Amino acid sequence: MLSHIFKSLVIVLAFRAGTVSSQNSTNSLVSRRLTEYLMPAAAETHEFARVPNSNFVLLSQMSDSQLIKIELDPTTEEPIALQSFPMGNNSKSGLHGVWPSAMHPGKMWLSLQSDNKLLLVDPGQNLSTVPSIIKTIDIPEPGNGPHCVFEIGNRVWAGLKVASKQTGQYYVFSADISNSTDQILYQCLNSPVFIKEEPATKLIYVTQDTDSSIMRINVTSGETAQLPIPPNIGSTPVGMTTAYGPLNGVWFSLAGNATGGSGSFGHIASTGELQFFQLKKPQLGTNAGLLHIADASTEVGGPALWLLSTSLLSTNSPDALIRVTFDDAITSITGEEYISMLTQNAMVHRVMPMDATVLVSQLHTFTLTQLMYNNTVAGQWLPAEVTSNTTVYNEAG
Ligand SMILES: *[C@@H]1O[C@H](CO)[C@@H](O)[C@H](O)[C@H]1NC(C)=O
Ligand SMILES: *[C@@H]1O[C@H](CO)[C@@H](O)[C@H](O)[C@H]1NC(C)=O
Ligand SMILES: *[C@@H]1O[C@H](CO)[C@@H](O)[C@H](O)[C@H]1NC(C)=O
Ligand SMILES: *[C@@H]1O[C@H](CO)[C@@H](O)[C@H](O)[C@H]1NC(C)=O
Ligand SMILES: *[C@@H]1O[C@H](CO)[C@@H](O)[C@H](O)[C@H]1NC(C)=O
Ligand SMILES: *[C@@H]1O[C@H](CO)[C@@H](O)[C@H](O)[C@H]1NC(C)=O
Ligand SMILES: *[C@@H]1O[C@H](CO)[C@@H](O)[C@H](O)[C@H]1NC(C)=O
Ligand SMILES: CC(=O)N[C@H]1CO[C@H](CO)[C@@H](O)[C@@H]1O
Repeated sequence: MLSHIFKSLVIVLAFRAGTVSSQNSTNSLVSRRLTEYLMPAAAETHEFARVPNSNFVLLSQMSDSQLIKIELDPTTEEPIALQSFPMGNNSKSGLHGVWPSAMHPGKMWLSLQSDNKLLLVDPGQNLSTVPSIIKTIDIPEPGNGPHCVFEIGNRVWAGLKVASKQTGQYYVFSADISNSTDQILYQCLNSPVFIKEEPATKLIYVTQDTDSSIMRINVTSGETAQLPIPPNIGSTPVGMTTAYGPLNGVWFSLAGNATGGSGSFGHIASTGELQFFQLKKPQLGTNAGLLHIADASTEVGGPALWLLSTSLLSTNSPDALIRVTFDDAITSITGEEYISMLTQNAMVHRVMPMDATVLVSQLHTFTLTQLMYNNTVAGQWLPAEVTSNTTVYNEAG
């Protein structure tokens, strides 16, 4: 029986290894690796984003309201240096959201959750340049506590995470970037996190974590609707991303609760229909608390998503990065690659694909982790294919 297992694996690997070596020099060693980069010590390492067309990543540390500017090697994308800058009036200003502006190329949106402000900053041309504030937007009453910030079209959006001092309610903030009098607050549930646009309908979708529901906003009519997450599928929608091409639509992930996650995530089509998916592989998937999600599609690897399982809500959930692939019609999962984080209970927080590597932030352990493949690319990691193919195990009996 053991020899049968061995034979099946060898056949699969030998065949694929032949394919790889025909396209790569025969002595190239295929590898993948994770590297952890230590950030300044802080209780909460939160959001990060790359400054477009630059070698800088900006990372927020909320507990002391510091903005970390990280310089990347332009060829390898490896972090090579960092410098911190205090943002807001003091260490309690609550720097949280970080998002690139397309309306103001090279500039970045930040949110100061405790100061109740959004900032548009120029991060500066080099590592030591102090970021300069170009625009400040005060969140109007009764709004309170801008958490994540996004730019969609000509508007800046922020989920207001903190209950209003005036009404006790929660709101989503939206403002026209070039018309300071056009500011809107949409009342929502507890608490708004990610805000994304569905490409075909231009409807806006908002994850609301604690109340486990997604809000839909029609910006033209001002109408809002709630799409509750069925509890038998999972809970706590947090991460959300807009995808184009075969994955077209809005994708969101469910982070689970104190007892663990359900390995579930979902898609919203242009028809408004919700479709749910669940990780199947036993390695890590069953308790995965999927906090964040990003498009992992590449020309070589095909349509795919990065999912980030975190121990943030439950230590029953692993800290892991999972790459899922789909069938052509995007109706079922065909492959799952599991990359266990080096430090468990690190409470991984966000995943960001760059050109050739992937960055993951760890909220609890103030580190940034980089996933790097050598002589192959994400989507062609052969062991993932072997572990995803149950035929191999079924044949082994
Ligand atoms: C990646 O592969 C190249 C070519 O095979 C090799 O020169 C390089 O040292 C490898 N880098 C790492 C980090 O393994
Ligand atoms: C800092 O405090 C001053 C005075 O209280 C206030 O006018 C200003 O808006 C604050 N700035 C920020 C970024 O909170
Ligand atoms: C950093 O940028 C400033 C202008 O933004 C420039 O004056 C200075 O020389 C730069 N420093 C380095 C080390 O490149
Ligand atoms: C700015 O927004 C306000 C409020 O929506 C609107 O009344 C006004 O016409 C807008 N101004 C311009 C120049 O579009
Ligand atoms: C949004 O509202 C406008 C105005 O009522 C309506 O014409 C449009 O069809 C709505 N959009 C969607 C996708 O329902
Ligand atoms: C956590 O979520 C699961 C599945 O959605 C549910 O069955 C369970 O009751 C929840 N536990 C708590 C403590 O809310
Ligand atoms: C799974 O592996 C078997 C060989 O063990 C192979 O025949 C089959 O095509 C594989 N299935 C997929 C979906 O790769
Ligand atoms: C089939 C295959 O794995 N090809 C890889 C050969 O190496 C280059 C450079 O590392 C990769 O880009 C290819 O994907």
